[in-house]
Amino acid sequence: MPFKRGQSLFLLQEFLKRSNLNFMKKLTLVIGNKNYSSWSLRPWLLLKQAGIPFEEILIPLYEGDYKAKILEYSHHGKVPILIHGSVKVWESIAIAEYIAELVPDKNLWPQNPEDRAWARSIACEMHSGFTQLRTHMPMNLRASHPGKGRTPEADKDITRVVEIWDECRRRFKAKGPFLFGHFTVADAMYAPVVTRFRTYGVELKGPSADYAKAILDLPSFKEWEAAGIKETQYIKASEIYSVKGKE
Ligand SMILES: N[C@@H](CCC(=O)N[C@@H](CS)C(=O)NCC(=O)O)C(=O)O
Repeated sequence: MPFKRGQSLFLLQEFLKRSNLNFMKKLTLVIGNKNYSSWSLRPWLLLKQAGIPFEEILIPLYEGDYKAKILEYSHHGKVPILIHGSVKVWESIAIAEYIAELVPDKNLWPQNPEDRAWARSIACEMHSGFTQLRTHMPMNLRASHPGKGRTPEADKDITRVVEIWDECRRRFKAKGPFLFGHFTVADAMYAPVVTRFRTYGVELKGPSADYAKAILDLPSFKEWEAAGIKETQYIKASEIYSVKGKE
């Protein structure tokens, strides 16, 4: 049956929206220090894992006129910020949603609606929660502080994270090494926690240990880590267990 004019136009628009022509617009991700900025790591890793080319602008945080530099890109005043043509997206979870919509064929959310709902729930749980873990165990790729930060409240967060990872791995083990088998937004959201567990010596066993290793072994993660370790900036607020110069 031939398409009517309006219908064809709609189909063409849908095709353009979904097709690689989207990539003709430049994608830029504004991030903070790779050693410390856990929120920046999340969308950076997702873009890399999705194979989407992007330009990176790194603003060293908490020094000089860093705030003014961030404000040039977004009035929100925090990194990460994704810029795609005239579109600006801030808040890591919103950026992840945007990236997932850019490349629907990559299934950055699980395809099955039930699994997708679960993946979104745990990704949001990370985005809005685990405050004690984040407060007492700031991301710091260069550092090693085994045993530090283990307040009773941080331990509750750790127990919940491990419960999530174990449950995911139990259900999706056959499909691959990540939370839902293949790499999804949920993995990007939890990747900084994997590094925190290493920095603060949180012992993992069985499925959650395997999962942490899968994240740390990712070439894209290693690329971020190598750059982070080389950085020389020192952010006092993230160095709560260090004595500067004595590490
Ligand atoms: N809820 C935000 C958190 C963003 C955030 O706190 N970013 C930190 C760096 S990890 C930042 O920009 N800090 C600089 C500042 O607050 O001035 C997100 O998910 O993107």
